[in-house]
Parts: sequence; structure tokens; C-alpha cells
Amino acid sequence: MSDSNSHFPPPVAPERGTTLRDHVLAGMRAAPGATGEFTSLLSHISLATRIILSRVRQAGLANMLGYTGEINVQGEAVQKLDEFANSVLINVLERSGHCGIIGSEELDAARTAGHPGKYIVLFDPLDGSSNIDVVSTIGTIFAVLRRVDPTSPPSSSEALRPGRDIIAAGYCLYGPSTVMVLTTGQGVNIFTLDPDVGEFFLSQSNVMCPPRGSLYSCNEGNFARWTDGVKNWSNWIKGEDKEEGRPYGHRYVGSLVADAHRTLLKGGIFAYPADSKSPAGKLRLLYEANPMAFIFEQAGGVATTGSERILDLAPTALHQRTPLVLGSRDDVKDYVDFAAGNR
Ligand code: AMP
Ligand code: P6P
Repeated sequence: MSDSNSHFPPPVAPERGTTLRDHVLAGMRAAPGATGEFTSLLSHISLATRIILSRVRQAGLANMLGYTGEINVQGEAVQKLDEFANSVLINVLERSGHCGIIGSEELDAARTAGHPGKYIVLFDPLDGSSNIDVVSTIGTIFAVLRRVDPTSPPSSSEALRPGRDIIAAGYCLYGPSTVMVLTTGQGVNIFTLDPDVGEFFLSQSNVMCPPRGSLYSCNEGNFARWTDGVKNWSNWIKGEDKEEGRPYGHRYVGSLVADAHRTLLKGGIFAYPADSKSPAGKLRLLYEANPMAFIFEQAGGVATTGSERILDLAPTALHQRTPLVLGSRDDVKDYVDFAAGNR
């Protein structure tokens, strides 16, 4: 007798474990008085990343590589996938009904929804997009904040909140596998997408950034533009000292999501200092540095400008830039000491 289920795909084995959906629902049950809006917002973000992934995967074949011919507010050529990712996130978030304000690297100004949604979502829709055409890892970075008065008409200035007000942050890496890194303030968890099932499954829970690593990540091509303190750090970290475990290995993808993810898992340090060409730094505070800083601090790591805690910075503009140094506690301390001229 034929097995009546033989034409259905094999059931998802229970040992596959916890899905992102299960995990977030458990968080809701543990949150006193939660209505489910936050949970729904997170599941909408997850949906948006899977839609973006579907196009990233096809990019090389579906004429999605290359530029749109437009220049964004950053003065950067807009990649077709940048634009697609941005529009997916905006449409999905607005449809969720939970999002009053949206801030994006690809928007000139923060966008207010037509309804007083409870949350603010800030994102870089496709970080590292200059790497798309060379098939290097790229990703979506996001931060979620609660509006102070969710009943009031949304105002774009509400996006200008310090990173310490973040209640959830994460990034989705589109690489050899698709990985969602998420924290809602109770530690950092990593979920890996099973493309056959279309679900993210918990693959690492309560991730901790090691207190010290053996890799450093920065664009050494900017060396001549750095301050003397940062130059001294760069020369020190690649100097020979077996006892101190130097030289560190150098790794640099040129996608914040990729360089930060490696640093989160393996430890070490990522640095994009201010320099004579970018005196305020290159990376954006609200939707790159802040979400990453929130994640690293939740994982026992550190995120600083080189002298100030990233999450304490008071933003004055949506696309404000900042120097960003993040990673292992001890490695970042070495950097801060050199940058301050104390070593
Ligand atoms: P809500 O009523 O669903 O908008 O949730 C209210 C607050 O409870 C949120 O702003 C979060 O701080 C917390 N919360 C709700 N759901 C979750 C969840 N799934 N995980 C973590 N925190 C949650
Ligand atoms: P550089 C990518 O364009 C990005 O915004 C970040 O993802 C990355 O860390 C940085 O710029 C790389 O900048 O100047 O080294 O190419």
C-alpha cells in the first residue's frame, strides 16, 4: 500500500529545534502585558529579510546587479538591490501597522507612517552593497525603539534617539548561509535559515563575544589619514610579540555586517576610526553603529567611538556619521589607550 504521505516533503524533524517564531513568541509570553505588536513587528522584519534574500540570490541572473544610475543622500551610487531592499522593508513595515517612524540609509529623511504606530525602526537595508557585484557577504541591519507617545501623530524627529533607548536590534547576513542575529535586550541569539523550509532555526543561543581575540579588522588603506594614536595602535597590533599573541591576523571584508559578525563570534576588534578624509567617521550612527553597539554590549563586548560609548551619543541628524570601534573588551581597551596617546 503506498504511503499516503509519500508526496509530502519530509516533516520538519523536531530536532530541528526552535524557530525564530517560537523564540519571539516565548519572549512575548515572558513580557508582562505584551499585546503581541512587538512580536508581530519582529516577524514582519523577518519576512522582509526573506524577501530581500530571494532577490539577492537571483541578483546575478535577474539583471539586479549594478547601479540604478541614482545617487543617494550619502552621495553614493544606488545599487538596484539597495533600492529593492529599501522598498521591501518600507512596504512590509508600513503594512504591519506597528511602525510609526521609519529611518533608512536610502531615505533622505525619516518617514512617518500614516498611522500612530507604536515603534520606530531604523535600518540599513543592504549594508556592504558595494560588494554585491563581487559576491561578497552583505546584510540588513536594524534597530527598534519604542515611541515615547504612540498616540501622538508621528514626527520624523522622533528617530533621533540615543542608542541606549534601543529595545531590539539585529542584522541578517546574506552569505554562504543566511543568518539572523537578534537581541531584544536579553542576550544575543543567532538563527540560521533553512531555505527548504523557509524558516530561521535557532543555531546559537546567548552568544558571547570573547574577552580577547586574535584578529583585527580595519581598512589599512586609510593608515596615512589616521591620528598618530591610531597609527601607533595599528603598528603595535601587527608587531611581533609571541607572549602577547601578536601580530594579530588581519581580516577585512568591507561589509560592516560581515566584519562585525566575525568579530562577534571570534573576538578581536573592528575599527573604522575618524580620519583626515572623514573627520566624523564614515559609518552611520543610527542604523549601523547603534544597532551593532547594542548587539555587542548584549554579548559582553564593547562599542565606542574610541573615546565615548556609542550608545550614549545624542544624535542630531538621521545620517549622522561616527567613528566605530567594536569587539572584545580587552582588545578595544588596547585601542582606546593608544588612541588617547596613553601608550
Ligand atoms: P507589545 O505590547 O507587544 O508592543 O510589547 C510591549 C513591550 O513588551 C515591547 O515593547 C517589549 O519591550 C516587550 N515585548 C513584547 N513582546 C516581546 C518579545 N516577543 N520579546 C521581547 N520583548 C517583548
Ligand atoms: P571602506 C559599506 O559600504 C560600508 O558602509 C560598511 O558596510 C563597511 O564597513 C564600510 O562601508 C567600508 O568602508 O571605506 O573600507 O570601503
